[in-house]
Amino acid sequence: MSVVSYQLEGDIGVIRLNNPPVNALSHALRSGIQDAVTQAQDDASLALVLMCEGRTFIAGADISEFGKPPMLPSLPELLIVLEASKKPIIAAIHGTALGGGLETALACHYRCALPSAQVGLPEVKLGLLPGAGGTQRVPRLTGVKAALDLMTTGAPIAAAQALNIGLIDKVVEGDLLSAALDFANEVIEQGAELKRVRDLEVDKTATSAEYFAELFTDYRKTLSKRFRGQEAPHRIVECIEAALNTPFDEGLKVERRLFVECMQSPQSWALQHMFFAQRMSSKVKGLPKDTQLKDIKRVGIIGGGLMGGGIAMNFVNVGISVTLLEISQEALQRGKDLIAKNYAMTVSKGKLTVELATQRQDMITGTTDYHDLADMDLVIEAVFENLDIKKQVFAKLDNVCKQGAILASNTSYQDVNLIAQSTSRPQDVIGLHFFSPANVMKLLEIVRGDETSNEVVATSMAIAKSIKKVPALSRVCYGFIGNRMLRHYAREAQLCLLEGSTPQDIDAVMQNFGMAMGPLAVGDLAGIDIGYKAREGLTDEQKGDVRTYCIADALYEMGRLGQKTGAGYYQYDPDTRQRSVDPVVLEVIEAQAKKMGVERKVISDKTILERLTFALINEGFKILEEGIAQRPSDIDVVYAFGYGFPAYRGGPMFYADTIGLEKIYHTVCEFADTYGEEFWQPAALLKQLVEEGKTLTQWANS
Ligand code: 3H9
Repeated sequence: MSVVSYQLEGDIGVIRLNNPPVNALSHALRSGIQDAVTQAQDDASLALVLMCEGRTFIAGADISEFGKPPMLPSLPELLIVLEASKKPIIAAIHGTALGGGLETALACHYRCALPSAQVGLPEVKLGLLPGAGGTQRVPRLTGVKAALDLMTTGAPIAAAQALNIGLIDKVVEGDLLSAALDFANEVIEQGAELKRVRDLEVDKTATSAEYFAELFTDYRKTLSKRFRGQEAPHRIVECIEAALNTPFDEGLKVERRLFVECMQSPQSWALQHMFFAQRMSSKVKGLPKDTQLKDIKRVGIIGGGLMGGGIAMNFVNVGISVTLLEISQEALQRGKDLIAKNYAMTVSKGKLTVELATQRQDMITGTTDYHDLADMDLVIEAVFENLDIKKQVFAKLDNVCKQGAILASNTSYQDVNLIAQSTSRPQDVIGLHFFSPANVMKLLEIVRGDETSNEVVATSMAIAKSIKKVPALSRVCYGFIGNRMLRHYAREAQLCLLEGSTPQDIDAVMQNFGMAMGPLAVGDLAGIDIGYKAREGLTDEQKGDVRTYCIADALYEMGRLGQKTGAGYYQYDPDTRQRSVDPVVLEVIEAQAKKMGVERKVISDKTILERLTFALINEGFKILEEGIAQRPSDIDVVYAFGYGFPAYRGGPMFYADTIGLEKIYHTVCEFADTYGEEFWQPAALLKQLVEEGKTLTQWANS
C-alpha cells in the first residue's frame, strides 16, 4: 500500500499520509506528498487538505534516515513546493505534530487541529534545531518570545495554546476530515489570498531594537544555566535573531547552515542514540511475542518512607489505587504527611490543582495489616535495605497475597534470588528499583531473578510505561547495573580526595563534564550515613580497601552527615542550602591521608575525569560480559535517567565509543600499574574488542 494517497472529495483534494507508527517523514512520504501536491495543481480541486491516518499527524523527520546519504526531495525542498501551491492547503492535525511535522503544517496555508492534538518542535532534544523553516516561520506567527520558548525547551503544547499564540488557525471538534473540509470550503468561499507564512513580518510593534537585544542576551544567559553544556539551544537563538533581522530567504540560509552544524555535532549523535536507546530499553530479548500481561489494578506498597511514598504517588497519578502498609498508625501518618507535603509542593508550583491533589491522596488507603494486601495485583516492598528484613516481608506476602500477584522489591543492592527463595512462588518475584525522589526520577531498574517468569518481566515493562518511567532490565548482582557501576565511580572520587584533590576540585570536573551534580555534592544530598550504614552490614572483605571509605567514615563520626546536618563534604547555609567550602574538611582529608600513609599531590582535571569516567565504563563492560545488562544502550539509559549522566554525551557506554576503546583500555592498564590492580583490572570484553578492532556499537549490533 502506498504511504500517500490522493482523492477528490467534491471540490477538495484530500492528501492522506499513512506511514505507521508515527507518520515520520521518510523519503517515500516526502516524494509522495510532492507528487500529490503537483498533481493537484492541475486537477479540478479548489483547495487541498493534508491529513494523516493512524494515531498521529506527522511526528517529525525520520530520525532513522539521519546520517545516511540524502534522498531528494529533502524536507525543506518539499516545503517550498507546498507553500508555493496555487491552491490553499489546509493541514488537519490530530495526535502530535512534531518537528518536521509541525514545519510541514506551517508551510501549509492554514492549520486546524483537534482539541486533543499537541504541537511542538522537539529537535533540541536531539541536539538539533528545526531545520525545515521552523525557526523562520514560527516567530512570524507567534512573535519572538513564544518562538524561543517553544524551540529551546522542545516541549509540546496543546492545541488551545497553539491557537492562542497564533501557531494554528482553528481548533475543531468532532470528525477531523469533515471539519477540515468545512474549513477548506470556508477558505474557498472567502476567496482570500493565500496566506503564506514566509510573507509575514515578525511582530515588532511596541518593542524596540534594545528590547530585543536585551531579550536575546537574557535568554542566552538562562539557557547557559538551564541547558549547561548544550550547543543546540544557542544555535536556535541565533536562527530566531535571523528571523527578526533578515528577510525570510536569508533567515532560511542561516537556519540551514546551523542545522548542518548541529547534525554533524557529537552532541546530536549522542542525543539521537539516547532517543533510540530509550525506546529499545523496554524490549526484552528472547521474550515470546504471545507473552500474556497481567492486569494491574490494585497496588500494595510496604513502607511509607520517602521511597514508598514516592512510589505510591506514581501509581495514583495515573489512576491506580494504592494500599500503603506501615508498622504502626504513627508511621502511616508520617508517610501520608510526607505525601501530602509533596503534593502541596506540586500545587504551589502551579502544576496541579488542589482538587486533583486531594483526589489522588484519597486513592491511597493506609493499613497496618498484611491481610489487607490479599487482593493486590502487585505489591512493592520498600522497607529498610536489609536482606533478613526483606526476606521476612516476602514470607509474609507469600502467606497473604493471592496467587498470581507480582511480588516486587525496591531493593537497590540485595539479592533478588535470595528474596524470591523466601516465598513458594519465585516466578512471581522481581526487583522494581525506583530512584529517589521516586515520584520524579524517570528510571525504573527492573531486576529479573533466575526464576522470574516472562509474564512478570513483560508486565513490569508495561507497568513502567503506564507510570511514565523509563525501564532498564538487569540480572541479579550486587547493586545491579546502576549502583554496581556507581561503587567504582565513588571509589575513584574517594581515592582522588585522599591522594590530593578537594571535594570542590572533583565536583567541578564532573559538573563541567555535564553531570547533574558532582559525586561529593551527591554524597551530601543522599546523606553520608547511608553508605556508612550499608557498610556496617558487610564483612571487611566486602567493604573493600579502607582507603575507599576512610574519609566518609571520618565525616560520619564527626556527625557531618551531609545536607541534613548542615555539613558534610561542604557546609550548607541553613536558610538557602547554598553550599560553601569548609576548611575543616581539608583537615579531615589530610589527617586520613597521613593515617593511610598517602602523600597528597596535585591531580590534574584530566586525570580526575578519566579516573571517574573510566571506572564507570570498565565496570559497564564487565556488566555486559556477564550478561547482567541486555545491551550497552540499556546501561546508557540507566545512567542518563537515574544518575544525571549528560544525555548529550550519550551515556557512559556510547561515550566510551566516542573516546575510543583503545585509549580507554590502555589508560585502564596504566591506572592498574599506577594505582594498583586491586582497583583496576581491564574488563575482558574491553580487551577483546580492542584486539578485534571493534567498537562497542559494532559489538552490540553483531
Ligand atoms: C526533525 O523533525 C528535524 C526537522 O526539523 C528538520 C529536517 C530537515 N523517526 O516514542 P514511541 C519510532 S527531528 C523515526 O515509542 P509514543 C520509535 O522509534 C524529529 N522513528 O511512541 C518507535 O519505534 P519502535 C522531531 C520514530 O506513542 C515508534 O516510532 N520529532 C520517530 O510513546 C513509536 O515511538 C521528534 O523528535 C521519528 N521521528 O510516542 C518526535 N518518532 O516501535 C519523536 C518515533 O521500533 N517522537 N519513532 O520502538 C516522539 O516524540 C514520540 O515517538 C511520539 C509518540 C510522541 C511521536
